[in-house]
Amino acid sequence: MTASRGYQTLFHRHVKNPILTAADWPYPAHSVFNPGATFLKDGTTLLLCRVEDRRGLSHLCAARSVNGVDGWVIDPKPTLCADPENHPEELWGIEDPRITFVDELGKFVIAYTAFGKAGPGVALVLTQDFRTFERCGLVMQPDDKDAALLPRRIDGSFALIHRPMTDSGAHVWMSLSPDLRNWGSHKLVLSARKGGWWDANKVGLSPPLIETPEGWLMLYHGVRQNAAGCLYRLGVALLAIDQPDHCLARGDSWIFGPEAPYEQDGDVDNVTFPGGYTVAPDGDTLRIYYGAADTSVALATGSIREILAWLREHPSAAA
Ligand code: BMA
Repeated sequence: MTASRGYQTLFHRHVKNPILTAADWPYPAHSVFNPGATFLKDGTTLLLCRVEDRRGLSHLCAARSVNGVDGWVIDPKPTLCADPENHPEELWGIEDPRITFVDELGKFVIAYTAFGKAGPGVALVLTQDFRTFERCGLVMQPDDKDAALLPRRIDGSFALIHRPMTDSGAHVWMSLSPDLRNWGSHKLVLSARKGGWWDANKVGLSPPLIETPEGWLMLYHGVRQNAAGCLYRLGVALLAIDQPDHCLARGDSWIFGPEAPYEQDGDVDNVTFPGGYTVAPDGDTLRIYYGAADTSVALATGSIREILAWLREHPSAAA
C-alpha cells in the first residue's frame, strides 16, 4: 500500500502523463480528452478520443498503441464525426464515448453524448473495426449522458447505465432493451449525495462497468460545486451481478481526483474524467484512461483486488 497525505493511493499516475495531447494530433485540434478504451483482438489498445476543434465542437478519433502507453498511431482524419443532416441531435458535436464489446453481437457498442439544440442525449453506434460504423441513433433523449452498455444481457435484456438530469438532480440509472433501440424498465442505481459530500451535486458513470467475482465494479464521477467552480473526482460502488440496479456497496470518499498540474489546470480546471479502462491478462491490473482538465488524455493504474478490499473497509455512511 502506498499513501499520499495519509490516504491509500488506489490509482497511480503514469510518469508519461499526459500520454496524449492536441500537439500529438495529425490534424488541427484544440483539445483531446475523455477517451473510451478497449483492447482489440490482437492486444492493441485502442482509445477513442474526444477531439474538440476550434469551433468548440467535438468529434471522435481513434489512437492505437501496442503497449497502451506510447507509440500511438492516430487516425489521420476524424474517425467518427457528427452527422447533423441525418441526426440533428448531433448538431453541436459528439462527445465522451464509452466502448463495450458485446459477444452476442460480435461487435463493439459505443455509447456517446450527442449534443444538439435540445441538449446532450445518449446515442449508440456499433462497429467491428473502428473504421466503419452502424448508427442506432439517439436512445435516451436530452438531458442525458454518461452512458455505457453492459457486455451481456441481464435477464434477457440489454442493459444501459446512463445519467438523466431531472428536477431531482443528476443520478445514475439503468434501462433495459430487447433490441438496443427500444428502452424501458428504468431503475435508479445511485443517487448524488447532498450537502457537503464530494459527490453532492452530480454523479455519473465513468468507464463502463467492470465485471468482478464480487459484482460489477462501478467507477463513477462525483461533482462538487464550490465558489471556484466544479471538482470532478472518482468514486466507487459495487452493483449486484444479476441485478445491476441493486447497489451492494458504495465507498465513502473519492479514490482519485485532480492533483497533478495537468488535471488542475486546463480548459476546465480540476477535472479527472475516465471514460475507458483495460484489464491486463492477470485479471487484476486496471488501467484507466481519463480526460485531464478537458484538455488532454492521461493514464493511471490500479488493482481491482485492492479497490474491492478498500470498498469493504470504507462503506458509505449515511448520505
Ligand atoms: C461533464 C461532461 C464532460 C466534461 C465535464 C467537465 O458534464 O460533459 O464532457 O469533461 O463535464 O467539463
